[in-house]
Amino acid sequence: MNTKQYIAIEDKYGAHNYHPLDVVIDKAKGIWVWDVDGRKYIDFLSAYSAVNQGHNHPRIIKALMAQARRLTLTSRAFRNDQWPLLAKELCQMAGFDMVLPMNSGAEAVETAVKAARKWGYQKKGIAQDQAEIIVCQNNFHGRTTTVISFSTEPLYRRDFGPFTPGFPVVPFGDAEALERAITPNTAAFLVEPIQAEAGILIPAPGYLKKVREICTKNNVLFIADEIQTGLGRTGKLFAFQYEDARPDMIVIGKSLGGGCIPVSAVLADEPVMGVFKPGEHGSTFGGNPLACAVAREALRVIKEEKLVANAAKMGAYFMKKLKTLKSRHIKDVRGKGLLIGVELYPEAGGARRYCETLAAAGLLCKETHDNVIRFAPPLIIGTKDLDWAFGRIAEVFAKLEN
Ligand code: IF1
Repeated sequence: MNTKQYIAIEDKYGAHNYHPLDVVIDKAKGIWVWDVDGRKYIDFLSAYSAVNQGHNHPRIIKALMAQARRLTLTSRAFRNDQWPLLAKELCQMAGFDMVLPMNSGAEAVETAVKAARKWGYQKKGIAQDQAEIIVCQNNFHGRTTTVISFSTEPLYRRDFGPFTPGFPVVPFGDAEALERAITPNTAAFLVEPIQAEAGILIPAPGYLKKVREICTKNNVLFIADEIQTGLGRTGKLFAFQYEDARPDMIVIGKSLGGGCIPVSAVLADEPVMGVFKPGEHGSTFGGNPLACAVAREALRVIKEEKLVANAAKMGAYFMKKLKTLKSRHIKDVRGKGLLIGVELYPEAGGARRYCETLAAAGLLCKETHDNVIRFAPPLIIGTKDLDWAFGRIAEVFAKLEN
């Protein structure tokens, strides 16, 4: 079958909860993917940073296959030999006492919300059912009903009410607004160190440090959602490391699964993570041996292939090249590491048409909101392929200039 035939079947039987580019991928390797008609593309989205190690990484696939032949799922009613090892390796890598495993990012964010509320009642003494968790304008933390309850994006909320209460909203990047929003009922502040979906919004230097100080002063948990910014994407292992701002809890996911399998996690020190007692939280697949074995190898690849340093180096290299683009449609080029956004002026006609034209030129990327093109290739990329990609981008900007 060809592209059109696959799309017809998907349109007939698949729920229309996405508006994907009309590219039907059937093979991938490293930074490259191929469609059913044999066309080759460079992947500049990395499945929203879930493929930081590159597609079909040989070491990760090997770990997946070996574990799949041995043991895939026990549930946490019993123990298995992979979860304890991942727990230790994750805690040592991230510098936290303890970790709770889940599957999707949203599930991990829900877990962090539950941990913060329970800590608020049991350790901070907040009145029952009064706990508040402050979030930011234009946040993106997932699609579950409680998580979209604190989204400010109408599209993510429309007709999904009633919503979960207890989530005051403050502007992103405004530490003073955070301090003003804190009440005796505030249990935590949940923030993405860089707001990716909002358009690759980077806070002013010092923001995260001020957040840390304000949360410490007011006995409020600082929770960093590193699901998209973590595991090397921004040129640090975690984006919070750009400042002296160690959160009380971090949430990770996406590339923890090495582009193969859903696995997410919440990390915190014992005073916070210790609030969970047996039976109070869980998940059928959380901590399953297959996902843990893959995650262990995914982390080893990040470390041993020095993907964090490469993301920093290649990101700086690519940003420098992007800033040489002469186009009256470009309003801003911004990013950290290989999480980069090119913001267009409205008269450019929207980022989507740039993504569609780039796809026709062999580069797959995704607009975020209306006017920002997000460039986020796998962290294994080198200058040769960045040069090739830049050539395509320059061609498309020249073509769409008129
Ligand atoms: C979609 C983008 C959207 C995330 C952060 C939690 C989650 C995500 C910072 C939830 C997931 C994905 C979800 C996917 C598109 C993509 C995304 F930001 F990456 F671009 F939507 F905003 N925190 N982001 O980025 O993790 O439950 O998906 O594993 O929902 O359309 P998940």
